[in-house]
Amino acid sequence: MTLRIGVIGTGMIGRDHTRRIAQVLAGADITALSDYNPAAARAVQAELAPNAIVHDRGEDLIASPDVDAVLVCSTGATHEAYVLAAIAAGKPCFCEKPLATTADGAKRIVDAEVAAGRRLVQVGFMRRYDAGYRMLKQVVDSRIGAPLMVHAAHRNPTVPESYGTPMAIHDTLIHEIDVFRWLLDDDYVSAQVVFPRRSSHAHAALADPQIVLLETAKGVRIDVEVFVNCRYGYDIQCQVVGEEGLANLPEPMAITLRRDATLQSPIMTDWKDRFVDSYDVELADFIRAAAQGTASGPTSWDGYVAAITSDACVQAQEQAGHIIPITLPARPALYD
Ligand code: NAD
Ligand code: ISE
Repeated sequence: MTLRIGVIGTGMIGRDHTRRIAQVLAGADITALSDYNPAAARAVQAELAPNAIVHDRGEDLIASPDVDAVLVCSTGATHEAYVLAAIAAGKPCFCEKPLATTADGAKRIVDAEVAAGRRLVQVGFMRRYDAGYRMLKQVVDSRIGAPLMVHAAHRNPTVPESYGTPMAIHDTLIHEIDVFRWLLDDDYVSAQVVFPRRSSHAHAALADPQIVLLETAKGVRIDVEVFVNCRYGYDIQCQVVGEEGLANLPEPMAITLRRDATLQSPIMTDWKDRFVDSYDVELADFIRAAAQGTASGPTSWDGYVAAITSDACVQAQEQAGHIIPITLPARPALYD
């Protein structure tokens, strides 16, 4: 069976996911597209999915009999309504991060999925599918003893003017929030944010860089530098210190060049290239599960916990230096 997928939101990542389903992955076709800006959907249709129908409204795409499963790739604030509509239609749904922009919104999705009685939602936390993070997890689980500390950095070369201080949390840090829960098999109990000297390259509405300090239930201390005007490249760093040893996330594969008395190695500049294989693997997983009428991978519960943690981190930004407690409700059995 070929899974018929509809994509809502055909901006940067919606276009890229359409390309991988249409040209890279097996088992699925793009049969429908929709974007708030119809010209964006039609451009992607012309370039990548000539047989897809363009719907004016995402809700119509979800209801269409030509769509078995839905990809939600529109701006974050629009995710909740589309994911709820997909659950109501009983259609598997891949939702880009964040699952919802508030913890209350993510909770409504968890409640709807629990009421449906089966998993229908996969959240786009692609780092769990990254070969480097998977190798790191194997080593953390088996070679370094109990993890004690994590030192990490999330650096983007630059961000648009519309990117403000809270986005450093719910747009950027949210990847670390999710992947460290998975990596350490742990949950967070508190968050704190401190601000170093501000980069002169940061826009007026953005405090950049920031250092986020997270504490887990097992007592692991995590520091993440979020620096989104670092200029030099797109750079993701992670080091886990355990009681028997220390493990680093591998650098992406790259040629090292010895020339003119220097040793050089390129650094990527675009998140699309850095995680290109992870996006392929996460969507292959989505296609496989959706063809069975369900979902696997990162759950709505993971999206909800990430939203609760993000809210605490934004509060920690607003009360710089203060430690904000993080309390999680009980996890429904659907996510055991
Ligand atoms: P973008 O601005 O390039 O594209 C967003 C698209 O959504 C635009 O074409 C816009 O017209 C459309 N849109 C806005 N409101 C809509 C609505 N109500 N209905 C339908 N379409 C609507 O943004 P992007 O970079 O592609 O990001 C989209 C989502 O993907 C965001 O949630 C973002 O956080 C996420 N994202 C994830 C990753 C990742 O690494 N997993 C990377 C980038 C973006
Ligand atoms: C973007 O939305 C992403 O998800 C990227 O992975 C991240 O590095 C970037 O900071 C976000 O803006």
